[in-house]
Amino acid sequence: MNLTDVSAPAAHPTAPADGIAHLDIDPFSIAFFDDPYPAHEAMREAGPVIYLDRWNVYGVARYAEVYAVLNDNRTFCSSRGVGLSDFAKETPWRPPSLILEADPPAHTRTRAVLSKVLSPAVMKRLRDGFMAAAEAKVDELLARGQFDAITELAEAYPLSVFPDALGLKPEGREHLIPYASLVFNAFGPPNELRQQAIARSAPHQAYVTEQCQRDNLTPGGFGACIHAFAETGDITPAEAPLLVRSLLSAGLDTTVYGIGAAVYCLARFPEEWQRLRQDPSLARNAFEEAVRFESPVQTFFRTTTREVEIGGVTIPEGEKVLMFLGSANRDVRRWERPDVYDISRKVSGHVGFGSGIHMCVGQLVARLEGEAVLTALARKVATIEVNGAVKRRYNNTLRGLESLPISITPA
Ligand code: OVV
Repeated sequence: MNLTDVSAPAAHPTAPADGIAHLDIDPFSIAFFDDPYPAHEAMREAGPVIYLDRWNVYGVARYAEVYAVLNDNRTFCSSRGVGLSDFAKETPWRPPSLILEADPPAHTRTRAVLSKVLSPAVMKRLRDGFMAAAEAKVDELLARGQFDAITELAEAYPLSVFPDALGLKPEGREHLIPYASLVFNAFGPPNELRQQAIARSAPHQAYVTEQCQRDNLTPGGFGACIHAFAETGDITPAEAPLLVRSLLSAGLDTTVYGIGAAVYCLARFPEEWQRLRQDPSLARNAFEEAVRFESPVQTFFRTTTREVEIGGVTIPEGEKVLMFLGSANRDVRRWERPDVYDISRKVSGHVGFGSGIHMCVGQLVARLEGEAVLTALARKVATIEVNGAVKRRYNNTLRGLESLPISITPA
């Protein structure tokens, strides 16, 4: 039975005769990206589990159910893909990730390797260089006074530290952001964003595949470190390049969006900016709160491995479930004043990095970069203001800006 009333307003749930609200919201449309918050609230209010008729998927938009799905990987699996496409029914657009698109026990082995490659001990070795690069970047921008905080800070800073930390040669790095943009668009439905990205993907894919080879990774970097685990037998030599590919897919653009989110927050909440200036040791939490507030990674899917009851709703086996991480991170059932950016908030438990066995394996690198940029800004900058037109960048998974014109003055 089709319960959708097509004449209803976009965010209005129809009467749920089967116990589940059918909504005609398209969470991968430009209108949704422009302002997702009313639709997030409508989805949370419609029930613990909803059904999105536009793409024939179940959805969870409340914190409790997003958390529950993330933490039940046996019922809500990743090996059938974490985008809309079901790998049991469709051929993936690229060979599946050995960590993101895998379940235990295969996932456990690859995850252990990347956890070691991106461990606290490795962060300690990187910390001084990452901090110095952020200070140099902020000095350079202060001398300019006006700049685009997306291209000239949120992109430029990660590009100045991450590719070197990974061990990439200098040539071809211009493919990195387009490749990541492609990967995150490809999790979405077969809309214009996804189809266009895949149609233009060949040169970016060729670059990434080549750089994943052991001989193209400089000694001491994350990439060489992954290949070294193929010698100890933790992974096979054939698996190493695909794990390097995971870092090239998820390690750069995500931090671009995270840093962009943090600068955008600080420019919009001047009292929070003043608090950060007074106490730069709040930088790490200010970055974490920006990840909650903007949720640069907005969504991921899971696929049910069995019939399951969640929130009093039964979902059959083999169904896609869309998790709205950004909505969970602003659910009033979980957060006080969720729409306020508060740099001293107790932010632990947010799902901006996910939760459970797949929670971001690179989160320490992301936090180090975020802390470095916000610390340098807090120490060196007096005022930070938006001084031009803010332009949004559209992606099926990532939420962030195309352009954020900023003016800063020295402390
Ligand atoms: C978390 C994430 C995003 C995109 C790609 C991958 C992981 C990967 O493992 O390739």
